[in-house]
Amino acid sequence: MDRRLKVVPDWSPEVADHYRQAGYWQGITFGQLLRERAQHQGNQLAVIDVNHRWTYQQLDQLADQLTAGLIELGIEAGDRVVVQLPNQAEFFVICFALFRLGAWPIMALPGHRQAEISYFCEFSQAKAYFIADKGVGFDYRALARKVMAKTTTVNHVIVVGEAEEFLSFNDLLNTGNVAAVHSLPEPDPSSPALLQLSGGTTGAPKLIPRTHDDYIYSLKASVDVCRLTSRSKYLCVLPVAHNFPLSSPGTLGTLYAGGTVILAVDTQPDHCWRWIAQEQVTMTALVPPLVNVWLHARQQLSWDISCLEVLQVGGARLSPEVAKQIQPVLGCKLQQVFGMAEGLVNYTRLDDSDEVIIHTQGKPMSLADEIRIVDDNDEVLPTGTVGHLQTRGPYTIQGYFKAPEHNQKAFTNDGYYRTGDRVRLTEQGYLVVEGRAKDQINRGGEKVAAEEIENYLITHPSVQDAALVAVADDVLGEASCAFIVALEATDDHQSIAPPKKIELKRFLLAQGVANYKIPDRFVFIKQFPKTPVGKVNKKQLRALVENETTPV
Ligand code: J2J
Repeated sequence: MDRRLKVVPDWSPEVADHYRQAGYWQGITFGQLLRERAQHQGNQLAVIDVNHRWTYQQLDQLADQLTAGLIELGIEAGDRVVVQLPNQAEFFVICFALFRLGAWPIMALPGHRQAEISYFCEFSQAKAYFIADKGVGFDYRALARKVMAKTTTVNHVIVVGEAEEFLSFNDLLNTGNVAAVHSLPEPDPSSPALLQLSGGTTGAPKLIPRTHDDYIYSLKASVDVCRLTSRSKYLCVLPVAHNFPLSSPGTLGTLYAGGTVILAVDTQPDHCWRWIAQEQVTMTALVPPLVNVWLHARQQLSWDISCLEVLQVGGARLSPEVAKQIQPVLGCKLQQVFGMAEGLVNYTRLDDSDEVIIHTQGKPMSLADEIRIVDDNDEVLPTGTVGHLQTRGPYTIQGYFKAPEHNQKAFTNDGYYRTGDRVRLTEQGYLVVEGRAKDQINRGGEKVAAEEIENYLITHPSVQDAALVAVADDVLGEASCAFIVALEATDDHQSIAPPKKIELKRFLLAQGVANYKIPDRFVFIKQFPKTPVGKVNKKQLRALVENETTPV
């Protein structure tokens, strides 16, 4: 059977055996990992946030208590649970409790709204939904009410904080029988630990099944390359559920190494630098737009951040001009990270030359990563030529969850993932990201699938057609621009007036679309330029905006 057609596509038995025998897959689960850390370094600080300072022992104990509570609710191995929390310590209690049960957290972002959350719930048939009461001026209970009004599957909303009519996280910690947790069967390490989110290129977001074996290996390989130890202190500035700060090596990698995770609730330098100075943070990770903010703040703020050894930057293109300033201005080493939630992660190495660190996006973190750069016909190109990046390996998925048709396009017959990135390989084996073939906007690290937003726009009564494209932006690197063909007032449509930009924005927000997906610009156009095969010519649309002298 074609493995791409499975609900959870997995590796062939031969390849899986090889990964096990070569020691990439260790056959342990996240639950066991935390237990082991709690036994050997129980008093070491594991997670710090504004309200908590938990040791490994405390985290382990709380995870057990929540597991017991979830058993009482009837959550079982293989169940899906949507988790949407800002950067707060309870996130790890929730994840490890679900890992221990063998239930699969879906890593929603705090910016997701009704459209995304309802989709995750319905598509995955989720049984429960974890939220915080409030975060950054937003009440997640109001969102949960809207989700619950529509869902056919979610039975429980569990709230960290003031629960109102929902279940309280704190109450749940004290309802179950903790002894029962110790006799739970251990989940199969080759089964999914979690579902990550794909940046997406299609109308519906895709879910990425990452197994205990593969994700723990990606942590181990990251920890080795980044040289994390139990003395490492990692400040999480980006949303904790995102794959980069979660696993490259991120928070889970830091816990793998036995270090300490510190959670920032704000990305601004005055908040983050206070943490860095107070907790003697050694490593953190940013997306390129934040690097600019941090560089500019250096002259105004005098926090001593000399303890910071490494600043990782990834998620979107970092310009060499900005890269060059990091060491002199912030006093720490830059590490470029080019990764993806589907798997493959590339790092520049800490002892690489400045030339490599500034001008490349690193090389694969594992010797078992297989990469190839191909032309439009999947033919391998000579080294140095720009082409499509394809990859497979011990921590790159073999297919998305429940997406057989899409998987046949997104993965090759021989199990390579088509990343959609256009890259070049240097003589030294490093990758340089040159562009993108996928129909996606990378808004400073936040990914927007063009088709998803186009699908919403064309349901507006006065929109005939819509095309979303990326345009250059000084702050974000890329911004999104929606080109709109309005419905002409014909005899049949006398009453239809061309829509206003603000109306289209409000329309999208009313559909419950996350804020970061709302187009930054709207341009009205009579008709779309077409390619010779009749598709919308997005290159030409982009050129229309980029050649404009006045802002649109
Ligand atoms: C250019 N484009 C980049 C980079 C990612 C570590 C780091 C990042 C992600 C991530 C991740 C880039 N320069 N340095 O999961 O573990 C673009 C590429 C890529 C897509 C993946 C990790 N780093 N990108 O960003 O799943 O287009 O993961 O395919 O969100 O981001 O996006 P995502």
